[in-house]
Amino acid sequence: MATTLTPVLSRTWDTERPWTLESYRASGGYDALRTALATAPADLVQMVKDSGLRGRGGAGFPTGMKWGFLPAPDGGPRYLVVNADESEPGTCKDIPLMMASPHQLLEGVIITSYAIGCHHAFIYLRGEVVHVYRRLLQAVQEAYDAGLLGSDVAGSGFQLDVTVHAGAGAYICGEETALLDSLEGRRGQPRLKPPFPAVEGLYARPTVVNNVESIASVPSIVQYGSDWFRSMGTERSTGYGLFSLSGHVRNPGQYEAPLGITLRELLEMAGGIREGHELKFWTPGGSSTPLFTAEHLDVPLDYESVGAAGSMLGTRALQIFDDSVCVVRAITRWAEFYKHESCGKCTPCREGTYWLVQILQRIEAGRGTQEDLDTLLDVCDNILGRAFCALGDGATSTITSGLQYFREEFEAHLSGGCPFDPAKAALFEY
Ligand code: L3W
Repeated sequence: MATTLTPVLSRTWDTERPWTLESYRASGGYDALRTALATAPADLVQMVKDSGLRGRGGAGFPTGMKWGFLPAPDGGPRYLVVNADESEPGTCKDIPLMMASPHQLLEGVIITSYAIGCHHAFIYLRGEVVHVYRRLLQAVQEAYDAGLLGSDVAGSGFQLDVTVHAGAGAYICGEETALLDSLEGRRGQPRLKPPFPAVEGLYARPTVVNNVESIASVPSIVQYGSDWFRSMGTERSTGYGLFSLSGHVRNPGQYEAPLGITLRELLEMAGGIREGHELKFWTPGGSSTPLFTAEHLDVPLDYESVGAAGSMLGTRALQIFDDSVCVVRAITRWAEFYKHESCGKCTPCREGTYWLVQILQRIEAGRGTQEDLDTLLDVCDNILGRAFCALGDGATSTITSGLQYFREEFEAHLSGGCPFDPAKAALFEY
């Protein structure tokens, strides 16, 4: 299951049926809720601010600050929406967390709702993961039956209902405002920001949208305190997180560790690159983040250091590629994903991702030209910062960084196809 240096989020994953309420309670689950319900909501918001917790969904925005953006209560409803639409290629942390420890998420949902004055919380889940949907429904029912949800949460008088909503499987619905549109029953497309959801979100009411891992981190912060949380990680990237290692690594999986750990250290835990091969390139935070190479093995995986080295920490989805992989082929597959998932709302992303795929497929098939390499960068330049949401920007990341680090490999494709595996490259006739 998970290997841990900071056994918090994944502390129960290897125990017997950790998803049941009984098992979660046996390991101290819902103790933090009792503490929280005896604390003033404003103090809980301050505690999360003091912890330095930053959003674990990719952007790293300070969680407590986001809660603090909610306007003063006006008697109308306000909502918490958990973004459980995990879809970024390589990102596989929220789904295992919800499968193994749904009550940790629910405890976080209840504490957060109490802290922000919300009486109806939603968990928006990627629709394809029916097994996770069933598990969440089961956990929510257990919580209602145990009096942890409903009209009198744990005998405190606080009222909270939780709805688990399964989407229809569109990457764009992980973008918070597209998610809200989808939750309201419309086609998921991003909304113009501002207004940010904190001010005008679900049903045009103040709404906090947080990632699964962010919310699941809240109970431990309440239980052990913000200083404890800050004692892990780095000064500005505090705490721990789930690092998902996939690809050419001996033991792929989720590794829970303090922010600031390096890939070199994670690889030691994961048994290293597969026998007889060397690391060639990797993504520090999923396919929306610029590529890293072997020269970045010692970059601390915190928001600041990864940013300073030219990429983004993103979702800590470390996709590892060894020297057997054609970088052009990998980048082309990612580009095809973004083209397919582009919602079509804005021209730079809709048209740009189409042209990126056309050009990349041509290069991969050995029919590209020198000019195509410049056109690729030009198309990226016309998407980056000009698209309506982060999907378009994400589509360009691996292409621009791939050309930066592996231009010769792109050039080698220009005459005769893929130098890595010519037999397979010949199959690509577009
Ligand atoms: C109120 C303000 N709220 C910002 C809030 C905003 C949002 C959060 C971060 O992109 C990234 C993206 C992907 N008043 C506010 C405010 N907020 N200013 O803060 O906002 P933002 O715009 O920086 O980011 P975002 O649009 O949430 C997320 C990257 O994550 N990513 C992809 C992740 C994919 C998944 C998945 O599949 N589950 O998470 C990977 O790197 O590229 O850059 O809540 O409202 N003044």
